[in-house]
Amino acid sequence: MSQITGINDSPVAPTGYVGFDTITSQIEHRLLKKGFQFNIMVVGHSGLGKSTLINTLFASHLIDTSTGADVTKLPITKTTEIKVSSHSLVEDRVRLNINVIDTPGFGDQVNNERVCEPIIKFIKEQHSQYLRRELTAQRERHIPDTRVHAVLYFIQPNCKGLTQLDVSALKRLTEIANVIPVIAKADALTMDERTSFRNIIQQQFEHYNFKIYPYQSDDLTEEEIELNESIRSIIPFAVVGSEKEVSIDGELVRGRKTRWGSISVEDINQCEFVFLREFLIRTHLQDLIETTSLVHYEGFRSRQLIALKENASSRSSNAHLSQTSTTMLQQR
Ligand SMILES: Nc1nc2c(ncn2[C@@H]2O[C@H](COP(=O)(O)OP(=O)(O)O)[C@@H](O)[C@H]2O)c(=O)[nH]1
Ligand SMILES: [Mg+2]
Repeated sequence: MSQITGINDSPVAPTGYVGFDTITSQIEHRLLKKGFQFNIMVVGHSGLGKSTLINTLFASHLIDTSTGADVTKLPITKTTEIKVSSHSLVEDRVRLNINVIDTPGFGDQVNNERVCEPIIKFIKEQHSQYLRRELTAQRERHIPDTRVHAVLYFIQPNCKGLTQLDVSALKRLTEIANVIPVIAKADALTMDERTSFRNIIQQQFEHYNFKIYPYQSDDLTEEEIELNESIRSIIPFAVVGSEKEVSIDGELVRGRKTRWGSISVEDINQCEFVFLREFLIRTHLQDLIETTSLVHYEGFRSRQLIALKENASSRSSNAHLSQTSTTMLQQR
């Protein structure tokens, strides 16, 4: 039997320059060439500022905001629609392809029982499409990724807590995707109201045992654990969105003008938009993509494959049974 010998724990520094330190730039080159794919879904009642927040986050006009029409006057849509829009953003040398999955009509129905169905179906369908492509004999080198990497869930700023619909939607969504809840239009609440509202919601998350992203994991460093703890403590982020610029102290900033003055969305004393952007894009973008693949898709994949195997073995044992019974019948 062959054995690998001579492995030494202490690293060896080559006597001359070998050049394998360039592997990181080789990887970078390849990644830059391919670009990155990020799929983000927004869920919440109409008019909560979903489109505005997406546009604020990526500092680009990616989706149209509502026309301001009164939803109660519109004909009631029978089901939640799913609308996907694709965009390509470039910053420095990095190309980010974004799919924004909008869910207009969520919660606008009189009967909200089945409002989540199309959303859940969409997320699962992306997993099953990916699995189908992975299982073909001639597997593609690069399977296009349409799996939903993050779900931004918008909570109404009602000061009371999650509604029945929130609870049932969050229960199902957190089982199959990385959910990031936000308190929408936080400028409607005072600072004290935000704090107590957040406490109520956090208690509800705990009560219902929702698995809110970022998850605990064994392979995190001290530093990452600390960062995740601090993120968890401010979830749901109380956010304000705006596509317009307002003048504050003679400076143009992204913000909203209200009767009481102007709000700068990027001012951490006025809302938590900056923390959300930092978390979603600057520290956890890659982790959201990876977690979708390694946790959510992996779970889906193994459940499907186990079901497939059980199905096949029950079919073969059925076939065996029917064969046995035919033989028995013939013997009679
Ligand atoms: N006060 C306030 N209004 C907002 C905020 N974000 C969006 N809006 C406004 O709310 C309306 C609906 O926004 P929109 O993004 O279309 O909501 P959507 O239906 O959830 O996509 C628009 O008039 C926005 O200007 C916010 O953070 N605070
Ligand atoms: Mg919208």
